[in-house]
Amino acid sequence: MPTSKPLVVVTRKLPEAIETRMAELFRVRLNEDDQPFSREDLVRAMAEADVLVPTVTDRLDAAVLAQAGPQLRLIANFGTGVDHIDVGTAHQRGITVTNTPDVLTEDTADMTMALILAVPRRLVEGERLLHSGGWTGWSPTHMLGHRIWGKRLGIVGMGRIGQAVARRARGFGMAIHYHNRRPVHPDIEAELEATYWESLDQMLARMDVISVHCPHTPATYHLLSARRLKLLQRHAYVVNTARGEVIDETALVRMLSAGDLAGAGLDVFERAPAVNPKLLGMDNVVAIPHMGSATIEGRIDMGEKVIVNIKAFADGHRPPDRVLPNLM
Ligand code: 8YV
Repeated sequence: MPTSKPLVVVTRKLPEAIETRMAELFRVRLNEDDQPFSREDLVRAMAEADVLVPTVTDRLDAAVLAQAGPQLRLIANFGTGVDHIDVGTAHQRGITVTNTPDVLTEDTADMTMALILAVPRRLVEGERLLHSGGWTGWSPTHMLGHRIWGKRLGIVGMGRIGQAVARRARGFGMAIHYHNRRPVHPDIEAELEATYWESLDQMLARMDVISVHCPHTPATYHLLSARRLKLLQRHAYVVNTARGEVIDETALVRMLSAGDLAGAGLDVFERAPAVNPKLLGMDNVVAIPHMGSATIEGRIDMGEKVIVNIKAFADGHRPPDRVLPNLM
C-alpha cells in the first residue's frame, strides 16, 4: 500500500455520509449513478485501484482477479457474504479480503421474522386483495392462514443471524430446532431451548417452517436439493434470506406448484436479479428483492466497517474483518 492516500474504487453508490467520509480519508472514485459494474468495468477498476470496494453485484472470480494490477492489495467488501469473491485466488495473489459482519445481523433477522409471519398469515395476499378492490367484507372462513405459535422452526445454519432469528421466533412461541456443522455453545442452546439435529435430513422431515441462514459455499450449494426438499412435510414453509444458491430453486418451484409445500418467503434467488416468473404468480409465495439488510442504519454501519478496514490496512495494521479462505 502506498504511503500517500490509497485510491479506493467503490463499485456502487453508498450512503452520502459514508461517501463523504471516504472522500476525506482516501482518494476515491465513486459510482454516482449506481450503474452496476460490467466485467470490463471491474477489470479496469482493478488495474488502477489500491483498494476495491465491491458489493454482492460484482463477480470477482479467478479470471477477473487474474487481471488485477499489482497495486491492488485490498478488497474491502461492502457486505458480509463473500460468495461472489474467489477469496482463495485473491489470497494467492496477495490481496487481502475483508467483509462487514455483525452489523446486519439484527436487520436480516427482522426481515426473516417478517417472512416467517407473512407467508403463513397470508399478509401480502390480503394486502393485494384489499388494494385490488376485491374485498367484500369479513367472513369467518375468509383468508385463513396458519398459526405460528407452537410450531417448529428448523434453522439451517446457526451462526449470528440464525441465532438472532431464533431469539425472535422464541418470542412468537416457536420451538427452535437447528442444523449446523457443530452444536452451538451449550449456554446459547439453553437460552434458546434449541434442539440440535446432526442430520439435516431428519430435521427437515419434522419441521413446520425451515429458515436458511448458512453462507453459500461450494459445500452448501443446493444444500436444500430436490431430494431434501421432498423430505419436508406438505404443510411446511421455506424461508430464505441467506443466498438463493443454497436452495435448488427449480425444485422448490416444482414442489410449490404441485402443492407439496405450503409456501415460501424468499429474499434471495438463485439467478438474481432474475426471479422465476412462476414464483411471482403464486399467492403462497412472498418474494422481496434482497432487502434483508436494507436499512439506512445498517448500510451506514456497513460503510463504517468498510472504512475501518481500509484505514487499518492503509496504516499498516491488520484489518479487523479479514476473510480467510479456509473460513469460507
Ligand atoms: C448485503 C448480504 O446487502 O451482506 C450480505 O451478505 O447479503 C446483503 O444483506 C449485500 O451483500 C451487500 O453487498
